Amino acid sequence: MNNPADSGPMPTHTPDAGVLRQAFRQTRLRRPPFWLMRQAGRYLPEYRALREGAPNFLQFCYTPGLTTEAALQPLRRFGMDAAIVFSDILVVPHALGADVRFIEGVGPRLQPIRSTGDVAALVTDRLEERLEPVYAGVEGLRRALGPEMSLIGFAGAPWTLACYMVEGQGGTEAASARRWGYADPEGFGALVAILTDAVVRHLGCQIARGADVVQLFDSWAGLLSEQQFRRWVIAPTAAIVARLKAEWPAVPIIGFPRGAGVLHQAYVEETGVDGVGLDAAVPADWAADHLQAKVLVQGNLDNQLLVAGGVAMDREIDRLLSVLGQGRYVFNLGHGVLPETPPEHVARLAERVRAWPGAEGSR
Ligand code: 1CP
Repeated sequence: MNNPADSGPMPTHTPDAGVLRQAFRQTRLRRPPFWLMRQAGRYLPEYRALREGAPNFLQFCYTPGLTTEAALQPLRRFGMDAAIVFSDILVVPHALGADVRFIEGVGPRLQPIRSTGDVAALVTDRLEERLEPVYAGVEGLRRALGPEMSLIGFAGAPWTLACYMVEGQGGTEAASARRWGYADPEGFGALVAILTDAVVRHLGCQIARGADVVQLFDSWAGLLSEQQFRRWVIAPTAAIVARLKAEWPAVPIIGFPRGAGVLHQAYVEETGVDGVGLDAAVPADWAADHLQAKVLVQGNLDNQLLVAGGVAMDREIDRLLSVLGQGRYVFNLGHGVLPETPPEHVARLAERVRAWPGAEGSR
């Protein structure tokens, strides 16, 4: 690999400490930092082995020794510039008393919440106590990483959490949640308000225990019409950002409104996020022209291209780095690493991003 001489010694697997936070302040670093959504997980054989250490996925998430180790695994192999807390967005509904199960090979299943009575039955005052094992894991991870390396805390955004709670699962059109939002905005809004408060507290605890950047995953934001996007995505996100900024002004917040299309613009202008995650459908040139002057952008290599690998992947990595690398940028995927991803492809991606901009004239 080609490290420019002026960058000093940087062995392949030593990430630049603190580089993720720097990316929010500086327009241009020697190369953009990188991490990958779902960088820990089933595509890694060492994760699959570690996963045997707990009887089910939620138990795994509540065992600090296991989550700390799972979060470190991808960094050891590939030297990402940040670790992400190993947990799941559905620990928040679980801590609120929702019945959440992870079925092996199928995914999460919840007892659907469909009425004001169901919302009233949620338990809001025991969140911190119930999620203490998650925060103990964050603390252990911070200790293992040292003070400089970035540690990303995260939460599902209220709309996306509400989708899972109302539908009972992901991957749907969220018909019931959308209908409830239109037919009874007060009732549905009460659920969103509870989730907004829970997300602020959950992110605050992760920050207090060692996270120095946070990301809000709004994985189902793209299902909403414009007006509903403003009401159930932008408004709660703006409230979360305002409350976190009041207490933790120095902690950058990345929003990921997956599928938002042109509404990314309103999202960055009206929520106050410091960075925006882009899904693979957002054109990089459009993001450079319409978003990057206002916020840091993160993304957006197609996760299927990471499965495919090869020269096509190399070319797209270079294209993203040259289009978005001119401004504030964090290299990432457009969505999470898929379980069928060959780890060698991740190694190839890591090497290519780290070597950027490489030898003069070779690209
Ligand atoms: O047994 C297992 O290993 C289960 C697989 C798994 C893993 C590894 C699930 C179930 N969750 C996770 C970890 C996880 N989930 C992380 C930490 C790992 C990392 O990033 O390195 C994070 C950030 C999440 C976030 C998450 N969970 C999101 C938001 C991002 C996205 O993908 O849009 C969502 C929607 C979930 C729900 C969820 N949890 C698990 C699955 C398979 C799903 C999605 C499937 C569905 O909606 O049906």
